[in-house]
Amino acid sequence: MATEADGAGRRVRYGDQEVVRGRGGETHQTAADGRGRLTTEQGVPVSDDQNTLRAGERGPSLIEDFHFREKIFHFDHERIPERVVHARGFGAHGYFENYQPLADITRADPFSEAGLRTPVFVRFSTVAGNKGSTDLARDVRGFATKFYTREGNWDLVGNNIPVFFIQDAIKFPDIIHAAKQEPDRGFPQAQTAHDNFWDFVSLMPESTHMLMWIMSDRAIPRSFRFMEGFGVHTFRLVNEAGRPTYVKFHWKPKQGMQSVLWNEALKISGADPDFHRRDLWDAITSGAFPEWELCLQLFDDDFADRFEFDVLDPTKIIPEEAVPARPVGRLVLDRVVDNFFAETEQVAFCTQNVIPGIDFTNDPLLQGRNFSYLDTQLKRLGSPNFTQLPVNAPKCPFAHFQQDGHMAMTNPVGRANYEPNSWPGPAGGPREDPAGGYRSYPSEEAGAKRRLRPESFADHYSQARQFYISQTDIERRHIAYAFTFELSKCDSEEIRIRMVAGLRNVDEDLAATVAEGLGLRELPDPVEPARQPRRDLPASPALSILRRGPDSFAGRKVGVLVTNGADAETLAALRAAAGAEKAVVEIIAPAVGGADTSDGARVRAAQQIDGAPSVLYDAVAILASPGGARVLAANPAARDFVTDAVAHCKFIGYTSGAVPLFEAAGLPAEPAGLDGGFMSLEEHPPAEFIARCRQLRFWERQRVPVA
Ligand code: HDE
Repeated sequence: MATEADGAGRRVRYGDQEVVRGRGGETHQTAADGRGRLTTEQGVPVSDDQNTLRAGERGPSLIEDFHFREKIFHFDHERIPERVVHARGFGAHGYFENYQPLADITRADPFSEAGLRTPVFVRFSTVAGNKGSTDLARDVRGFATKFYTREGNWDLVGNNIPVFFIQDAIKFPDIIHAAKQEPDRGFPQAQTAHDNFWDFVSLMPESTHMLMWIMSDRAIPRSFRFMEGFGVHTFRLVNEAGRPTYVKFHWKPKQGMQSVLWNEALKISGADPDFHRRDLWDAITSGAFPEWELCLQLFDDDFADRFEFDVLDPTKIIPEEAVPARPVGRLVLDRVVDNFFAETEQVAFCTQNVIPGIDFTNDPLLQGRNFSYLDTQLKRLGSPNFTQLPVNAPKCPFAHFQQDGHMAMTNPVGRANYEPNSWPGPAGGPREDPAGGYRSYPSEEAGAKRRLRPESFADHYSQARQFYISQTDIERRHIAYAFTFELSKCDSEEIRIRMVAGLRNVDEDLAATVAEGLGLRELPDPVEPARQPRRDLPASPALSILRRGPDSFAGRKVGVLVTNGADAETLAALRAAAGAEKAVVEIIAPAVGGADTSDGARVRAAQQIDGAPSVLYDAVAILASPGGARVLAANPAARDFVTDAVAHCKFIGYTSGAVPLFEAAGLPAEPAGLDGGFMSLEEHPPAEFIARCRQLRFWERQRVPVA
């Protein structure tokens, strides 16, 4: 029983909370308040969690304080090594629902029945940044899916870009070392805009195609919900009769694709480094479950022989115009994790986790990955028993004779831990299944043992060009701008020049624009290509984001800046229109407590203006009274709210009271002088504004030639 002398004190109120105040003024919350009892890890009840055990009130702490020792010991060991790549990520649970049986193509369980739902766990990630880096880095995004099938776990460990930097796994440590922070100084992190990266890739022409993708808007997605995913390698599907079909896996977001602008990405990184994980969390917890369609590009040896490039080369795509991507099912993410560490951090994807009906090909990158992923999990999770963690364990029955090791939790019972054995019945343990067990596709393999890159991998530029010419003018401009930005961050002029020399093999206009952006006096001679690039590959519209706009504002967010006196009816109509479109409205006000609208009601704000720049929204509206707008006009954050929304081509709805703020932001004093991206919510019903937002951006602003 605690006594006053032991530090227990009197009850006091802190706002809505009643607590016990100890002798030194420290806060105690006790089990007597109807809460469960705090215990040690051994289950021993704890009397005081605020004070260590000391010899004398002001004396030294005692080693016998087992509660403190246990608590601090555990804390000191909370961290595990972060992933060497893809350290920063965010995961969620869901299911894959199959449309129709694909028995003619594969015996893989998830594709076996119409409507079959297979549970999944998906982890999205950036690649280069450390665990605490920002979500909006220009980078590839990981898109890794664990299917808990009835025949074991299948991991499809993909990216949001369908090609990779290198053709052979032996170069992976080099590309990653070059991309991550430089080893002497330890920076810059989470970006490729530095010498080491561009030094390496400018000497590796095979990276060129991937460079086009990462310099494009694909590398700055608006959120995980609005990006595609790809298995990258050619895999094999095998049916019951053993017939193989080559396959490339594609995830297509039902929300449509969308990216941010680079200037926007930089600002989001400051305003909300967790922008992508928050977006996914908010969408799922509000019931707006994101969905992707799984599409398969299926082809046979005849096509592989005919195709211009080697289907084993992971720096090449197969255009969808050549082999259509056939939708076979949908992925729905409908449950956030209970615990970030237990699930998102401890999930262990392994490319070699395949199930009957799915097999590898000889893509040398895939073969190297099959070694790496298992190896890395041991380092990261510290025990071969990582498969016993709930997020990694199969959800189907499993039985084997592996045993012991650190943290063995799922332990076999009985006597047999080997086979063959002669113990009868269940005591003898499991047996192999020649008919139903996994069998590798028996491809014929032969050849001299050599380190030799196939000549069929030697074309490094043709598809880079195909990607470039498939983009809209705006997207091409973004690519040129990204190359210019990143190379401008390189100190070495030789590296910049070398890179431009490589780009001349992709597109002369692109090379010239980048050279001009870098202030190069003259264009360098093109790099001598290993194989002459083809200039005749047709554009593939499927490669452009803007050509495939969603034409819907569903799942997007309007930031509505309100002040005292804002028109209540307009706000209500805007909310209704956004709701009907399945878009989200977030209220921003000068104070987070909210504002009093024209009808005298208080509207609560989710954000205060200084913490809610317009970069966090897909469109904005400003519902201000003239007095309110004048107050905002004096606030730099409010002025930036407007100028950024304009610079980022956002649609802007407004009521006439907002004009003083527009003026302070350097916009025309007369509404008539505002461009077509603005819409008066007094002259047009808010529903019309929301309909306009379906175009996502008022690109006309970027068409204005830059002097
Ligand atoms: Fe990975 N990669 N990778 N990778 N990768 C890892 O495994 C590796 C590659 C990808 O959310 C590591 O568990 C090699 C391509 C994703 O947990 C490691 C090579 C693609 C994730 C590893 C590649 C990927 C990883 C680090 C070249 C797209 C995150 C931590 C041969 C198809 C999974 C880990 C998650 C993670 C090795 C190339 C996707 C070290 C050796 C190509 C999405 O094993």
